[in-house]
Amino acid sequence: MPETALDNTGKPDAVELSFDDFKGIVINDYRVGYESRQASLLGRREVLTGKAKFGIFGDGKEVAQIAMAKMFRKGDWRAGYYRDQTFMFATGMSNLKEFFAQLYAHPDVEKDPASGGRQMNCHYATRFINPDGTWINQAENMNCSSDMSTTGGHMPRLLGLAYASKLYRQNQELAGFDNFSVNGNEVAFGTLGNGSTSEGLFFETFNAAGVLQVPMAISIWDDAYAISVPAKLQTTKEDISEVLQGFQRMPGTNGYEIFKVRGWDYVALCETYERAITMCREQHVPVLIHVTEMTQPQGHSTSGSHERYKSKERLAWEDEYDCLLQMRQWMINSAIATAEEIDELEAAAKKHVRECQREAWNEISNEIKTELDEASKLIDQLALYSGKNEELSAITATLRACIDPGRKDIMEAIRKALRITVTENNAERHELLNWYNTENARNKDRFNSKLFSESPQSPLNVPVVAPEYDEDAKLLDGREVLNACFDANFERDKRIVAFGEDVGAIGDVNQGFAGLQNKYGDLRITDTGIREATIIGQGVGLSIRGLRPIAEIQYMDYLLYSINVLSDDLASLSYRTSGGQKAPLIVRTRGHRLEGIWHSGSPMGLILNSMRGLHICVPRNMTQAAGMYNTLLRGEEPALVVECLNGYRLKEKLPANVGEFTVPLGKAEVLKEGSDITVVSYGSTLRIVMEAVDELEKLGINIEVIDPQTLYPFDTDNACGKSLGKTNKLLVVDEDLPGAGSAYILQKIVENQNGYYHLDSQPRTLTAKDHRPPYGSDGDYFSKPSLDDVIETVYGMMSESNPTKYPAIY
Ligand SMILES: Cc1ncc(C[n+]2csc(CCOP(=O)(O)OP(=O)(O)O)c2C)c(N)n1
Ligand SMILES: [Mg+2]
Repeated sequence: MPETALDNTGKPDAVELSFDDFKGIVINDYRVGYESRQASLLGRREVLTGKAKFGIFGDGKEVAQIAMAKMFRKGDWRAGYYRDQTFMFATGMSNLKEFFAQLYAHPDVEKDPASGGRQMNCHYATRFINPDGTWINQAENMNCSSDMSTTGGHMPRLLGLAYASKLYRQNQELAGFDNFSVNGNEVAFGTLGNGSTSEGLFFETFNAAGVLQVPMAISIWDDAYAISVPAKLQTTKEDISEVLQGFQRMPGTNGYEIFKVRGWDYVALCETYERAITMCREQHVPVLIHVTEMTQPQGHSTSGSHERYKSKERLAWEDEYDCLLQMRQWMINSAIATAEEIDELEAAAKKHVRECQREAWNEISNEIKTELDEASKLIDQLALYSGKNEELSAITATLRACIDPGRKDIMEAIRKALRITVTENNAERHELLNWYNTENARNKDRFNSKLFSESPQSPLNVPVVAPEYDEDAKLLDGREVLNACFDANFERDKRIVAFGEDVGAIGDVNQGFAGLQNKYGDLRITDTGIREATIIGQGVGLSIRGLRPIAEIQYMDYLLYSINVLSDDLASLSYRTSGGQKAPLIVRTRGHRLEGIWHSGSPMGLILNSMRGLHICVPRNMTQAAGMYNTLLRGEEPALVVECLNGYRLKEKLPANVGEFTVPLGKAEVLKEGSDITVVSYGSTLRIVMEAVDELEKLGINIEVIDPQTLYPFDTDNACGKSLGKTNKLLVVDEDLPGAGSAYILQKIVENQNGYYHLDSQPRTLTAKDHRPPYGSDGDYFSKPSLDDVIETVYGMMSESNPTKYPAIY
């Protein structure tokens, strides 16, 4: 256990404590808080003197976090924000050296386990993935899900972390998963600033947890400000716990237990947390602990000073009610320690923090110094034999003179040296180039890796199993094929759960889950409220805790209501923890054309541009969708599957191995071979393209049709590029806006697959119009690509290159 941590285990019951034991505990608590404060003060100085770029700290919040940490147990979870360093130190989930390593952006997960230097300071996470991609034992560890800078953004995930305990406690089939839970006894601790309670995500989460009755403990750190904006402009009645009183449970109702306590009152805080968390853990009732009268001794962050917007009176009050000062005074008044003893403790703490800071700084700066020396020597060496001697010497002189250099400075120097000697060919330049290439690979690993898990558990490693069909294979509605796939998977893997609006009792609005709630129970196939952001958050939290959720967003248009969680949290999780965490959530939705402005959306560009870090699957029919679910459920990375809204009642043959066959991700399929034009399409427009084939044949045009099947990854075998080698013409058809999903596909084929090399005419896209489609068939016809549009666009491209053979239609 790190030396800063509190010792929660084996703590004797309060009544059994001798006064000396009690004193020892209190003094240690104060030490943890005081060290944390020193870290804040020193951290700010490090930013202001230029060693770090930005600082945001937990000063003024120390005492409440010590009280909270006392109730945090192995198996528990935290989803919090940037003020929680004291809690992290007190639980031992982080320590002072890691605190400074992150401040200095040390890109090594040994030094900054939370993010490998990727996140701003005070953004916490524990690593729950082993280097081989497997899970650690979460029940035997204290767990912290990865912080984000977006205030309130973590609330939906908190709901999922808490909901997992409910499933582990109530679903007897999960009894064997003791790496993840012990009878659902784990509490999910959330923290949030008072200002961030104004976010919709907070209210959505708060209501959902009250409905679900999950062990979620939200602490509000209320310092009466959100940067410069005071409480009266943030919160009705300036008091969040007062406003939320309607959520208080009453005899015979569900709801919350709501507590309010002052942030400088050590004794009251300890008592409150003990009551609140015990109740939450034992009864699975959500609790709110509103901690008021907190302060910000150093203001909001290093970006500004709070003297600009706080009154003199407020600043004076904050000085007086500084929680550590109040605790110190209470310790003296209660004869727990003398002023001299505390002075001594404080001096030692200051020294200790300073040492930790120096060590962390030396570790990163020595690494960089070594690299800088190597690079400078190589450039000097090159200068000896180069016609650009003076310029090269100037480069190394500048590099060596850098104050607090970074890897950026080294790389800039080398790249410049290589540029100005581009016409020279000598051993020294080769050596410099080799060094550059080696370091570049290391920097790629430091700064560009782990968007996905890069582990054996990647769905890209799931073996390909072809679908098998009996001779008398049944011809079913597409939805029934999916239903059979889900049924087989629910039977196979007890960890799988599905939830969303209308998913439970009726088995979703298109009946993919029909009958499955009856068969597997409402803990596994579950209705939710209309709350897209927390449906996704619920999935994120569950998947972090070892379950295999399928979170359903009823229509693709409604993804917008959850896009912050999908983009900020889910998509970035692997990257922002340098592969320390994963959330293998499968998001199921349906879309493309149907009816009206909100049920015909195909915002693939939006998805592709906001969800790098998810696999994006766009199956053309329900059999392909089933194969993709089979793949994704056997891998452990997040994905979005967009089913075709107009495809559920089309007939498809039921594979005999409907729960086993897999569709590999990133593998395009040539649906029809042809020689004149390559047409690339997916989802619902693909069917239209296939319908166009015959009429185009009659017009003397033989098209090749390719379905990429997944947009991310995209056609990893270059099937599209290869096809262009044959046809020399490219048309991309989708029903997103112009310049959206189709532009992405065009870039992949023309640029990444070198498609431009084969083209003998302008590559084209056929898309929807710039607006959403009006309601009704005419609205669809005049807004989305139609059969006529596909035929005429292809014909037009042929006409352009051979007007004699293909005279203009109009
Ligand atoms: C979604 C989002 N909106 C705005 C911001 C900018 N921002 C960062 S901190 C902050 C104030 C937060 O205040 P509060 O929730 O009271 O927390 P405190 O910093 O006071 O502890 C704001 C507006 C952000 N990071 N994320
Ligand atoms: Mg605040």
